[in-house]
Amino acid sequence: MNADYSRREFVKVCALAAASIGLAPTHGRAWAAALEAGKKPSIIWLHFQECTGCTESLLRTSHPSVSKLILDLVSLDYHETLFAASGAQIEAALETALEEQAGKFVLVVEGAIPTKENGIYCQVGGRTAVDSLKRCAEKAGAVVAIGSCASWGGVASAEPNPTGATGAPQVLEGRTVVCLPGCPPNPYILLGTVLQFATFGTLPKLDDKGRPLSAYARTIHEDCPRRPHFDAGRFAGQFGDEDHRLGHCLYKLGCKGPATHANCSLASFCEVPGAWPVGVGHPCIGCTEATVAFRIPVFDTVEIENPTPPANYPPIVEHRGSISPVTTGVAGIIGGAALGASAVMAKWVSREHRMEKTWAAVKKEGKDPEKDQKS
Ligand code: FSX
Ligand code: SF4
Ligand code: F3S
Repeated sequence: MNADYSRREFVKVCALAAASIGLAPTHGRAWAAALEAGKKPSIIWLHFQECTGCTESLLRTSHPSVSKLILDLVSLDYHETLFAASGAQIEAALETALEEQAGKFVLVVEGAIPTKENGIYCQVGGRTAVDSLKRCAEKAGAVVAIGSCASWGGVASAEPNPTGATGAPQVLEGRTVVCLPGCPPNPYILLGTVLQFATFGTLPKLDDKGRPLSAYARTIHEDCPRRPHFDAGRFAGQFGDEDHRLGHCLYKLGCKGPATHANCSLASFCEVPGAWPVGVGHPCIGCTEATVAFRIPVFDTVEIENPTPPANYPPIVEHRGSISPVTTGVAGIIGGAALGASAVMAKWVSREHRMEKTWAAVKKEGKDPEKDQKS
């Protein structure tokens, strides 16, 4: 074991990586054992149009040894910004890795790929990003797009998109590309994906946009610690006002959490509790979402994806069809039991009513929802 960190720390990072893709911590322990036996997954990492924030977030852990540990967990066989070598030397390292690790390595793509004018706007080692991506993907065991740029074009694809920037899935049409959007995404999701592929030869369950379901199935809004303020109609109206200082909901300041799928509210950055946009008082800009980030102005409000209470609450309003005699009989039996629960139900109904009022106030400019609720 490396002197910079303990075995316990090593296993802990593996367990966190497993949790980030929805696996049990026992998988983390299995990975730790495999890694200790010397089975490090090979990674070839390509950089295109980006800010390198994705790589930076991988390195900027709060505990210096953790970043070292992450680099020790994988065999980084090609990475333009982290390699000391450059020019012909680094290109030779790429060729060697492509040959020796063919079919086994994970290709990590960071940055958007410009497609206009035959891709001339981004070239590395004399090859365009399009060529380089296609060539490396052909030999890769798995392809992962890290960050919004590589997942769907990101900031480089914002209007008027002069370079025709797009994501890896669009260039590699027909191939499975695991997408980890975010500007930047949480590095543990990458680590989990890579370790799962290296150990079991499988990929995490993905949604229709290629994102691991474990990290992207829910909206920020569903797990946000400010959510109780949203439900109660307590909103910051301006940066620095009383409500903002009290940590109230940022919806009116343009928070895109209700339309953004990511797990930032559950897995903060750099292992620092509260280190994520909403945690430090800034509205979520929807950096993971192709239809939100760099498309909808930062301070504009968005439609709420699920205006109903979270799924762990009982339904408040049931849709009713026409009543048949059988239904009436069953309803009679259920009715007795329901009477006992009527007090609880009344609370839910009143909560629903409050929420509707909050909504009406949010949508109607100039109205104070909190004041409205008290009326
Ligand atoms: Fe893009 Fe990665 Fe945003 Fe930056 O490089 S996802 S611009 S944080 O970092 O690709
Ligand atoms: Fe949190 Fe934003 Fe939802 Fe408010 S609108 S609860 S700040 S995610
Ligand atoms: Fe991005 Fe919003 Fe998370 S801006 S980092 S998805 S809170």
